Amino acid sequence: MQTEIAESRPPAAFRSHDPRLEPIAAKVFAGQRLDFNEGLTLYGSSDVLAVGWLANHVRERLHGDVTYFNVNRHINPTNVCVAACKLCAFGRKKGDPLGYTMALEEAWQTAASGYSEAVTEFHIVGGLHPDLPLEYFLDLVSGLKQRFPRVHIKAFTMVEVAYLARRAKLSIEETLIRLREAGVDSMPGGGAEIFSARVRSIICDHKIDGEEWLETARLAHKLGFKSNATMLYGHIENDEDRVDHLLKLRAVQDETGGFQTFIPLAFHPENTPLDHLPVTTGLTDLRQIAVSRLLLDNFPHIKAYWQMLTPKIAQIALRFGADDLDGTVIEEKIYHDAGATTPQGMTRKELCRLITEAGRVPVERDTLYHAVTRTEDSFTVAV
Ligand code: V47
Repeated sequence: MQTEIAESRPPAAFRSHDPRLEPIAAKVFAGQRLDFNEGLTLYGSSDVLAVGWLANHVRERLHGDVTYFNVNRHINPTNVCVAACKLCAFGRKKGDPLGYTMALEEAWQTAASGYSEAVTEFHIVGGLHPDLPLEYFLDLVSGLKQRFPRVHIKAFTMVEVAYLARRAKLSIEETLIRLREAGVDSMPGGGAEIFSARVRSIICDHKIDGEEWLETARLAHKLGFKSNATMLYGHIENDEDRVDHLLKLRAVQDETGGFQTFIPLAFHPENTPLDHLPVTTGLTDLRQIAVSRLLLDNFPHIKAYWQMLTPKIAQIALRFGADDLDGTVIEEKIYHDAGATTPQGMTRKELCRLITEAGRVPVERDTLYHAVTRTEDSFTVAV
C-alpha cells in the first residue's frame, strides 16, 4: 500500500540542522519505508519543524490541500465500567452516584437532540458495563438505524467488542456479525492506548492486552469492517513504546488494509489517578502527528482530533501531516471529564474556517471518506 514515488533526492527546500534527518528525508522522498530506529530519530530530533516539513510533504503527496471533516454526534450510552484504568476520568463503578446508564429510549433521544439532517455519523462508545447484555447494544443500534437510516453507525472499540463477546460467551467473529446485523457500519479507534505490556499494566491493566486489541481489529477487518486506530501518548510511555505501537499497527494494516485513520490522543491527566503528570506541550502534539504520518505509510489518513488538541493546535497540525480534523462532535464526554477546556462541539462553518485559514481545502466526508455534497436542505454522498 505504500505510495509509488519517482523522486529519490530531497527537494532543495528541505533543510535541517539535524544531519540525522538527511538519510530519513532521502527515504521519505523515495517512498521507502522507515524502520524502528528511524522512528526513534524522528522522536529524538531537535528539529521538530524539519520533521513536520517531511510529514507535510507526505501529506500533500497523498491528499494535496484537501482536508476532511465530518458532521457527527458522539453518544456515550453508559459510563459504568468494570475496568478501573488509571488513564480514565470517564468511567464509574456500578453504584457510584455519578454513574449513568441510558435507557434505550433515552439513548435514541440523545441521538435526536442536536440532530439535524446534516449528521452523517453517530460515534458510540462507553464503559464496560457489568450487567448490560449484548442484546442492549444490539437493540440500541437497531433502534438508531430504524430512526436514522441514513446515519453511519461507528460503534464500539475493540475493547468493548472483546468484552461483549466474553460476556455473551460468543466468539469475537460471532459478536461482530451480530453487531453488523444490528446496524454497526464501522468501528472507532479507541482503547488501543499503548501496546507495550509494561505500560499497559500500569495505565489500563483491566483492559484486553495489545495483542488482543490487534487481533480483534484483524478479525473485524477480515469480516469487512473498516476501523480507525488510536494511540494514547504523553503519560508514562517512552519513545520506544510509541514506535513499537505505530509499527504494530502498520504490520496489521499490511495484512488487512482495514484501518482508515490513525488518531494520536494526548493524555489529559486531570481527574485521573495520574493527575500528577503534566499535560503535553504543543510541539509534542505536533511532532506526534508528524511521526505518525511518516511511520504509518500504509494508513490513508491522520486525524488531528481538535477536541483533544484544541482547535488552534489542530489547525497547525494540518501543516504537520494531518489531513482530517474529525467532526462537529456535538457532545464530548471522555476528554471533558479529564479536564478538556475545548468547546463540546463545533459547527460546520467553524471547521471550514479553521481549514481554509490553514491554506487548505475543506471537504466534508462521510465516515468512509466519500465526499458529501450539500444543498440547502439535503445532502448526497459520492460513492
Ligand atoms: O479509548 C480516555 C482515550 C479514547 C483519556 O475513531 C483519554 O474516529 C486522554 O478513541 N486523556 C476515546 N485520552 C476517544 C477515541 C476517539 C476519539 C475521536 C475519534 C475517534 C475515531 C476515536 O480516549 C479512549 C482512550 O484512549 N482517553 N481517557 C484521558 N484522560
